[in-house]
Parts: sequence; structure tokens; C-alpha cells
Amino acid sequence: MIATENNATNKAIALENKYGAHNYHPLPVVLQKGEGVYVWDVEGKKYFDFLSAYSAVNQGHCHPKIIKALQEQASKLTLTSRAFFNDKLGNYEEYMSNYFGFDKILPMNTGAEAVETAIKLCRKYAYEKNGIAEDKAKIVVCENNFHGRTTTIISFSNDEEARRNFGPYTPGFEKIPYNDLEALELTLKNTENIAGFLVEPIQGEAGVYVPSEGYLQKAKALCEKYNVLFIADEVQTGIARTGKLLAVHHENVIPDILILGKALSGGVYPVSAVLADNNIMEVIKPGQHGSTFGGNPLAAAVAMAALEVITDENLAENAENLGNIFRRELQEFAKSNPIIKIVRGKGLLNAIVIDDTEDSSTAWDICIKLRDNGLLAKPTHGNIIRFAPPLVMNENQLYECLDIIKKTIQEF
Ligand code: IF1
Repeated sequence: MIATENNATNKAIALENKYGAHNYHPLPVVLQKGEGVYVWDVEGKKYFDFLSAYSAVNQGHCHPKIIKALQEQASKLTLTSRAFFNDKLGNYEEYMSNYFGFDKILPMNTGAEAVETAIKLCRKYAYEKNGIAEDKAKIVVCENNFHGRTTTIISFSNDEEARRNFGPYTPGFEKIPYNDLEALELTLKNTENIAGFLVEPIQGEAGVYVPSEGYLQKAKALCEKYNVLFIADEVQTGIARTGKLLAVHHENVIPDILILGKALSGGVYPVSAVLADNNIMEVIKPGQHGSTFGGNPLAAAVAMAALEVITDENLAENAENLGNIFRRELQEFAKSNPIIKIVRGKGLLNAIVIDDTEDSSTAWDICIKLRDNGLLAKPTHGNIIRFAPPLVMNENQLYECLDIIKKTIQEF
């Protein structure tokens, strides 16, 4: 694509530039069709999608079963609001309760809304059941976290880009280093009014940081010891992405509060949820929390179909297998291509660290070349490239993608 050409790609980019807020810096490619692991741009070029909309299309683009559920429900009833009951929500809540093993679900729409819901739930539980003084609750979070972009959530971010000039900030959060049990124990022991510990089982945006073996299990044990709620944000790591249904399942950890989003709908519709047992969920009484679209029948129908696909197609197992091949192949390749400093991840949530400075354009330039070679990926912070294809990928396709990645890296 030559930048000066007045083609469909440049027209679409020019429109977004003129009429859209500049809150993103997308890779210059304009997509118009998606199917399984593939996407096509407006010039008709086909690509492997190695971002999966940040792990929202784990089931592959436009999965027929999920689209069918969307179409059928969309032609019957899309939204009632929670002012009335509807015939889908109860079934969905029962389905989710059994699927993930919690007494109850509070249905929301975006990941950030679910994180905010979990924060409110944790605080209310602390005041009404844990004897913490009103307005004094503190929630421990990790440095380099990413939990969304609302004012409260960016209040406890240390990413200046996500935070600067959005103050004043919401108080009540204590930051500790990720993957550091000593720091967690110290804070739980020495700081008063701790209500919960909010953590990503793998830090996605930070650059796919997989914590040490046992971290989640020991962190959960510390939370039990100090009577603090363990809140797992599985918006990005959940729904089979890391090779298990939930990333916490790698360590058999059951969180007190579970946060889901993204692939809960297969990328077809915004669906998120907070799950907890009765003793926690019952602190929310009628009129104390909600949202217009939370728990709508369309979301319910789509999410049940999306979860059936995860089970029917053994996507967790597939993610585990393909992820092992992916990391093994790239680690081998890195031995003779030192531009790749590190290869890390779990299941099909992986990343490579490029041997260049944070502010270098190498990672971006590699992604531009990957695009030219038919594979779409995007750098996360600076010199880290995240690789996260849909979980429906098969081995042949993975090897084809590995060839593209290796061939492209060798051009640098
Ligand atoms: C962007 C990445 C960022 C999340 C976790 C909650 C949310 C997210 C662990 C909020 C959302 C998205 C947001 C999107 C890019 C992407 C992302 F990590 F996935 F790559 F930014 F960090 N918890 N992550 O990852 O969910 O409200 O977006 O539905 O904002 O640029 P949301």
C-alpha cells in the first residue's frame, strides 16, 4: 500500500483521522472481513490475525455458532433493561454459575465496568461483613497493572500515558510489585483496612508477564490468612487463552471474586461479568448497582454460545498445545537471531521482547513488515510484540505463521 495512493485504505484512514478522536495509533491496515483466524483488508488482502482483538475473539472471527445465536436473539428481543425479567437472563446466570463454579454472577458489559463492579463489591463487603471503617477500605494492586481506563482504574495505574491529566484520582489503592509475595505479605501485615487484592494472573498489557510458579496460589493463601478478598482479573487471560479455562486454574486457585470480559462473547458483543459466592454477592441489594445493558438477553444468548464453542472445540487444550509449539520454535529461532531477547507467555498469550530500547521503532517496524507478509500483530509497551492468535488455529496454520514471523525477523 503506497501512502500517496488514493485507495480505499487511505480513504478510510483519512476519515478516521478527520472525524475520530485520536485516542489510538492503529497499524495502517483497514479491515473489512473476518473469519476464523483470518481477516481481510479493504484491498482484499488476507492476513492471519495474531492479536485477536486483544483476546476477545478467542473463538475466531464471526464464529458461525455465535453469529447464529446473535441473529436469532436479535430478531426476537435485544434489551428489556433490568426493570423487567426476561427469558434469557436466568438461564444464562445458571449456565455461568455452573460453568465457572460460583453461586452468582453480576452481568455487565465492558471489562472496565466489571472491574469497577468488583471494586465496589469488595469495598461493600469490607464495610458490611469485615468490620472495616466506612470509606477506609484499601485494595492492593500491582505495579504495571492494566484493568481498564475509567477514572478510578487509572487512579491506580502507574502508566503515565493512561493517567496524566485525568485527576483528581480515586484514593484507596496500595501498589506493590507484581510477582512479589514478600511485598504482598508485608502490606497485608502492616497496612490497616485492606479489603482485597486485585491482580491479573498474567500481566497482559505490561508485556505478558507470567508470574513465578506458585505465585497465585501463595498470594491466595496470604489473602485467606489476612482475611482479604482475592480478586482475579481474567478479562484478558480467561476463556481458555492461556491453555486452561482460567489462568488461575494452572495453580488450582479459586478467586473470591472473578472478573470476565472480552472472549466471554467471542468478540461478537460487549459482555462482561463478575462472579462470586453468595456471602459476597449478597451485599449488593436492589438499586445499589447496575447498568442499562447489563444482563441483556442478546448478551446472554451470545455468551452461552461463545462458551459452548470453548468446550465443544477443546480450545483450552488447543491453546496449550499450540502455545508450547510456538514458544519452543521461537526460543530455538532466537538462539541464532539475538534481536529476539525473550520469548514468554502461557498458552496462546505470548510476547517477544525485541533487543532494542523502549522508545525505538524496531517493534513497530517489525509489525509493519509482518503486515506486509500477511500477519497482523501490534507492539505493546515499546519493544514488546504480543502474539495472540484465535484459539481455533490449527497446527499447520501455526507453522505457516511461525514461518512468516521468522522470515520477517530475519529482515531486521
Ligand atoms: C485499550 C490489552 C490494554 C484488560 C484487563 C480489564 C480490561 C482490559 C486485564 C478492560 C482491557 C484492552 C483495552 C484496550 C486494549 C486492551 C489491552 F491488555 F488487552 F492489550 F489496553 F491493556 N482487564 N484490555 O486487558 O476491559 O473495558 O477494554 O473491555 O484500552 O486500549 P475493557
